[in-house]
Amino acid sequence: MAAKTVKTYCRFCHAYCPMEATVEDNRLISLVPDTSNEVYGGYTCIKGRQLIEQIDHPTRLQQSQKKQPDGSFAAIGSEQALDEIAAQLQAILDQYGPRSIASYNGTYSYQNSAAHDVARAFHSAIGSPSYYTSVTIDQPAKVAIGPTRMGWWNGGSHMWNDSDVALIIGNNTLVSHYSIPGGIPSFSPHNALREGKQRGMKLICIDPRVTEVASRSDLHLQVRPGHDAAVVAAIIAVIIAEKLYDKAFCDEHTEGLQQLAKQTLRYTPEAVGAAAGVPASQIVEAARVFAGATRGTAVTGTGPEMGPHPNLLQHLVQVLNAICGRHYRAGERLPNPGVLTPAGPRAAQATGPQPQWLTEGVKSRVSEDICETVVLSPYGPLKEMPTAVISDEMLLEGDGQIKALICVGGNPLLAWPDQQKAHRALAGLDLLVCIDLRMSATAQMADYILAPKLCLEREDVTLLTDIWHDKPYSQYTRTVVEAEGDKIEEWEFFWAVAKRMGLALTLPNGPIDMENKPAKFDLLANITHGSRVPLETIYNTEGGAVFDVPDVILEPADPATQGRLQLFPPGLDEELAAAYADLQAATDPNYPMLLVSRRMKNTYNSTGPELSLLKRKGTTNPAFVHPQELSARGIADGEIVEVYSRHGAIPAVATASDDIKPGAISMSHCWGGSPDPAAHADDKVREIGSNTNRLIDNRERSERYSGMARQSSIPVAIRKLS
Ligand SMILES: Nc1nc2c(c(=O)[nH]1)N[C@H]1C(S)=C(S)[C@@H](COP(=O)(O)OP(=O)(O)OC[C@H]3O[C@@H](n4cnc5c(=O)[nH]c(N)nc54)[C@H](O)[C@@H]3O)O[C@H]1N2
Ligand SMILES: Nc1nc2c(c(=O)[nH]1)N[C@H]1C(S)=C(S)[C@@H](COP(=O)(O)OP(=O)(O)OC[C@H]3O[C@@H](n4cnc5c(=O)[nH]c(N)nc54)[C@H](O)[C@@H]3O)O[C@H]1N2
Ligand code: SF4
Ligand SMILES: [Mo]
Repeated sequence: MAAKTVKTYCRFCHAYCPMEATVEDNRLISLVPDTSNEVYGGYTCIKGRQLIEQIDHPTRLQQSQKKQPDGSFAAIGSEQALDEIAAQLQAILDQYGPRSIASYNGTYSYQNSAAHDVARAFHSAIGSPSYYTSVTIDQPAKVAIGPTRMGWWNGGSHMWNDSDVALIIGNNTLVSHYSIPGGIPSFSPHNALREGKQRGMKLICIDPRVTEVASRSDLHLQVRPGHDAAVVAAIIAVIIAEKLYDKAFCDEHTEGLQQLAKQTLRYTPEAVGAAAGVPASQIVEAARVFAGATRGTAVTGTGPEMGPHPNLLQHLVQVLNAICGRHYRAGERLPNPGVLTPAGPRAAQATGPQPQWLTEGVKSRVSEDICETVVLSPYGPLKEMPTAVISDEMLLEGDGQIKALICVGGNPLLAWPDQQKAHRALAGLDLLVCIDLRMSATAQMADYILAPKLCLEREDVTLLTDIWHDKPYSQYTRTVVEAEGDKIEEWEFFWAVAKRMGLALTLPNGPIDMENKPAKFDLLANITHGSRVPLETIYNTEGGAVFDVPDVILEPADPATQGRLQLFPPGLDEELAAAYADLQAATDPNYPMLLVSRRMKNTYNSTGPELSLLKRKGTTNPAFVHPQELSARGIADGEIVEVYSRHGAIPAVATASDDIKPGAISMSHCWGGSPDPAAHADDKVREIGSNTNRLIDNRERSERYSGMARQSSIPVAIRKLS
């Protein structure tokens, strides 16, 4: 058959870069950037260029696997595996009740545009609240707790493309391709940054590392990790003292400003600067530059959200945007009202706080302070149980204990905080099923591993990123190559198991055909029913495109329904006091350094290290440390050291790096192997890296409401290993 070139998009990460694939006899012979795409301008990264190799990689599971009594694995047909799994789930359901069946939907569940909705439908059908995702160990303060406590603005915050300032706190989009709107766009981020700077945009970055973003910023506060809430409180205090805030917006749409002003007063730039290791003048300048501009948003990434006081930090960042009035107003046109999200008018008004969401949901069995989180989405509030304490839920005996876990495109043994506990929890399950392309560290513990189709082997639409773009952009991709052998999609698993259990699955817009497996397009059409642009139009458009959606001009607030943004919700005084106390807290001399997280270009969490181009960039997650810290300890660059905390110890390859603040250690997560001594993972640190979650006690200083563990800013020490 003659070779054919088709347009598609990469789903190695969530940037969804458009690509052109050439296929001959169902084999992918080339994959190149789609240079005709007006939004991405031909951008792709090294990971996307590995998709061809990934399809045929020797470590890819070509068939589903079943664990044998002797611990080895044997191939099993997927229909047979689904029969056995459905029967076991039914037995567990009958014996222990719905809550005992949990799913954990990791990063690759997000890349399949139908996976979450069908998984949620399965949970509804069996009545199980035990729906877990990686979001609740990622940034729950931002997507759930923050807006719940303050309320939110229905017109959205200023986006990058029409801003003259951005304040970026612990978010390195040039590597991660991740930001919420307002930060550097995830799509072709280098171009977006260049374009913003040409426009005269001012960039302020707060990060303990001179990151790719920090080095291109106008002002970089190279902070000691862990004091971001205090830094933002000080910025707010300066803005209020110098009357740089938007008084009219505050009067009309917020409450609690007086209390906020009073309670942030003691956060002087001097006091905060001394603790955070930056000059007071930089904090004042950050405040003046941010508030002095006319438009632009403060955004956070994972670094500070995983550090101390994430709920407080996120609240203060929202406050900063609110008091500076960085929201679209009545009469303004929304840059992107959404393509796949439901159509409808939008008003320039606030929805007030929803404090009942913090306490009303299903309670964690582990702590009274923690309960189901409510994640805000364009489709309304979505409930999720907090992954930060899932291991505890699995280990705690009694009614509601999790007995079966379905792990979709996630790698809990490497990703969940407190690796030893995660190991015990996974080992204690009656049934562990993974849908994973390879024998990941978690899959090696599973009873069944289902072999999935990879992204170019399936249809998808850019649902996840629909409102992250600053234009109404979308892309539908057909299947580029048919998967060979016996492979399934993530949603098909839930559908097939439900069918065997005699369940009827329903999506928010209608039932799923349980007789005949639905076509992916039909499922997606159901999921996106009522979208601004019909799915069919996107399906029939070749490649990604900006769609001609009618302008959405924000309507004036309706006095009958508008709420106020609560700047000083209950409990904030205690949180402010705790963050203030931290400013004075002495460093523990036994653990004088702070370990922070980072992303690396050549991997996506635990995905990628086996691929040849990526492997060439490194096979370990080095402990990046300032050279002066290494020489003070007589450690040579490249030497293996031990990094240890109050909770655990791991080996790491010490790597001298001028860009890290002295006193901090920067290491990537999701590396290494099982903590089981029999796995000898520590002996292979140069080949597989090591797992920072072994240094973390997930219940020590865990955050209220979400249970979020401290996964960054961990007090540690390093020593030579000889
Ligand atoms: N200490 C610390 N811990 C952290 C973090 C941190 O910064 N520090 N970060 C946290 C964050 S933000 C996140 S999101 C989580 C990540 O948590 P997880 O999502 O649990 O971890 P990943 O490594 O992304 O898991 C992805 C899995 O999907 C598999 N996979 C790859 N491609 C496909 C595919 O196409 N289909 C399927 N079905 N599977 C595929 C991979 O082999 C891998 O096993 O980790 C969290 N943990
Ligand atoms: N290449 C690649 N891309 C990825 C991923 C990957 O593993 N590899 N992972 C994906 C996932 S799951 C996510 S959630 C996103 C995350 O996207 P980002 O949030 O942009 O993640 P990082 O690149 O780790 O950037 C976090 C930054 O926070 C800084 N930081 C750490 N601690 C602190 C602190 O206490 N204060 C301040 N101010 N900064 C701090 C770190 O130095 C780092 O520069 O990236 C996604 N994209
Ligand atoms: S940034 Fe890289 S990995 Fe992410 S979608 Fe684009 S090419 Fe793929
Ligand atoms: Mo994440």
